[in-house]
Amino acid sequence: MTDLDLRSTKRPWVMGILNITPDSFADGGKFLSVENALTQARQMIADGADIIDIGGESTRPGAEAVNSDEELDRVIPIIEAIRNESTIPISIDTSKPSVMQAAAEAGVNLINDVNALRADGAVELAAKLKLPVCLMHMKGEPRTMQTKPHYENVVQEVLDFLLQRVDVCTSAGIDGSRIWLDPGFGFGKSLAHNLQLLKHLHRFVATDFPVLVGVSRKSMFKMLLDLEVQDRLPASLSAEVFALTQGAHVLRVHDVRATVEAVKVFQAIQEA
Ligand code: 8Y4
Repeated sequence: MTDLDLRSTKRPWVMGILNITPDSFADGGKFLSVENALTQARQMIADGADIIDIGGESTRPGAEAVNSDEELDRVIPIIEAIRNESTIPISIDTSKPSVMQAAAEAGVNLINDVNALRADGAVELAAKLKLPVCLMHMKGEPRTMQTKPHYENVVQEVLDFLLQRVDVCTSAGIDGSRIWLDPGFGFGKSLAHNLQLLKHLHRFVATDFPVLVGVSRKSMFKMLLDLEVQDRLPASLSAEVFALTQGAHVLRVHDVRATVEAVKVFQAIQEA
């Protein structure tokens, strides 16, 4: 299996976000959505993605929860289709143990949980599956998290939360070498909170766990620059390259090709 222990990796990784279009009717729509996802996945692989993140639940601010049958129907056929033709590492973006289990059986390599395995049974299941996990910080829940988030010290509070989750995970038998951390940009954070977390990202890197950064096209760039989502690539790349200088290990992005180019330039400078 691919080695996802990034603590001594030679270069940062690019995680490509696979957009899943929900299939609405039983009229062949499912086939089309799998074909569409496969086309996107092939392009991301060609563009140099190191791992593909697949999620069937909208975690956008204000989003409603999706039931697990719906989520399984969306993601499992896509994981199977990619696995059928590629060994690229795949992460499953889910908070639900039932989805983690089925995704593991379909061959995923990482659990990417924006809820940091806080669902009933999630920590125990991840330990049993022996899959690496990305633990992300979120304050509140997606439906309400962006209404006036407050912290005394955002960097310390996010770091403390993540290290508490690390304790819970390692106590349940998840090996420390299988844990990644993520401050959770945009998940219960104001613009000022997101900027503080980026500025002090080295504090997360100093834990010695691989650090994943997900800022691609996020609304912090709407707040900062008043840009629409399709115009946020240069801003995203600026924040991402800053994160690399702080020691970030993985960038979760929509624009794989441009990000891979930025990472290569960064890496060439590092190695000069
Ligand atoms: C435009 C672009 C509008 C992006 C909204 C969004 C993260 C994550 C998400 C993250 C990890 C998103 C699943 C939110 N963000 N997983 N997932 N870290 N580990 N919103 O930052 O991309 S979904």
